[in-house]
Amino acid sequence: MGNGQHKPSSSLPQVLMLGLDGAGKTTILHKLKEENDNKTTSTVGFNVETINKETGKQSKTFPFTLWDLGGLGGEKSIRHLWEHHLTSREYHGIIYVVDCSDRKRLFEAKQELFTRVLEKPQTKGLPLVVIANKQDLTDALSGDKLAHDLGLTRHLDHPWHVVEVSAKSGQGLSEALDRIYSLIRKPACGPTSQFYP
Ligand code: G3D
Ligand code: MG
Repeated sequence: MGNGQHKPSSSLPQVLMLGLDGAGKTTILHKLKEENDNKTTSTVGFNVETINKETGKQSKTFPFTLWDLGGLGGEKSIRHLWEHHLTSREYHGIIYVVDCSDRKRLFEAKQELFTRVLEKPQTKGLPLVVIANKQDLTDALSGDKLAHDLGLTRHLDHPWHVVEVSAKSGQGLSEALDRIYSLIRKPACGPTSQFYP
């Protein structure tokens, strides 16, 4: 996959961002790009950013590569490609974006998260951050309610965290990055991460 312009360094963790169409993935990527003043690289079908996040407490940079299947979106007809991408590249974390104002599609979001992502052998044990997006809208579901409704509060074989975000204003995005950073850096079990020693 790709046009050869982009060869991400394997020393950076690769984070794949998924979610239904309209969840806010591309908005998140654009917001992070504004805030980080990062170099954008395009590959066929992907929006890719190398995010250099300054972690406040330790003043350490937190570089990782964030992949949004941007050109493809999350439309139903192409969601089978999620599995293809999960197989074709090694990812170290998943960000799953949910539109918390769209209750009608919550069940669909849950189903796709489990059947196309979490139940696949390629994602076994991978850290998961769920972005409870569109918190600026008054009827948005809270992060706690989302965690419950998605079924994350049952035993889940993934370290996970839900973060309330408004991609529109950027609120919460920094926390979402902190969470994926922490989960990748310190896996709940197994050997210490190869990243950020
Ligand atoms: P996708 O990449 O996941 O398919 P987009 O989703 O990033 O294209 O966002 C879909 C729509 O949701 C866009 O509206 C975008 O502006 C809006 N959106 C994304 N995040 C937020 C948010 O936090 N709050 C609000 N209120 N809207 C958000 P349009 O109208 O451009 O289709
Ligand atoms: Mg998009």
